[in-house]
Amino acid sequence: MHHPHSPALNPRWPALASLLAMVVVPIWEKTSNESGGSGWAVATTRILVNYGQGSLVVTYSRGYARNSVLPDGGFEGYTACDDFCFTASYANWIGTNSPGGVEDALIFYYMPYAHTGHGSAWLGFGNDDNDLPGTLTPAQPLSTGSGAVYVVQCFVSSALSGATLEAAAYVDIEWNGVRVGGTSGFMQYTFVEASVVGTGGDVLSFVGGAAPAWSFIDDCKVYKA
Ligand SMILES: [Ca+2]
Repeated sequence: MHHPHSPALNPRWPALASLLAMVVVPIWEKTSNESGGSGWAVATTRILVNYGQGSLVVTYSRGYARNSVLPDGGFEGYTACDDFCFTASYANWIGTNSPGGVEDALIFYYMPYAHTGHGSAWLGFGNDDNDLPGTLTPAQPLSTGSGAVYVVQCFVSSALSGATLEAAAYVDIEWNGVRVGGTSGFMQYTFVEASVVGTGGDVLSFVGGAAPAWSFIDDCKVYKA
């Protein structure tokens, strides 16, 4: 790996010299990853799944991670409680009901439902009174480039009510309202992906749930291919 700078010799950061000496590739600011370039970037807290704690954030934020254009795809930004709570929407995601539906798409703070962390999203009415699907959509269109190829990735779980009742479960991945991939049937958290082409400001949606065939999604990302 190329080392364009030696951080231990950087006079601006004398106090961090010992910390930075622990990292393999500490500094390589790459500025073209948002709208072009390779899609790879130096990891920062905004693209970390685990935010770490205290001074460890700096250590963990060094090195490389692929740069998802989907903000908070792990639903960790929903922090209205510290044990169990849910909402139809918050700053980063919006849940939409089917016409006539109730609570068809929810975001949960509840560690047992999550693939990682404490947040995940639920598709399908929790009270089992209707089998209407819900839709989860990022609060803002994605910062995508027109003509660029992206891959949508997510983990889906359709296991809560057991194999028999979950047989009817499904999650569709939609890109500007068109189904581009998805999965169906009973499953523990399973990796799902779909390839899409950006048009600029694209709208991603996850649609599914047919109570009691509920589905959860977590750790969703959208990478430039
Ligand atoms: Ca999560």
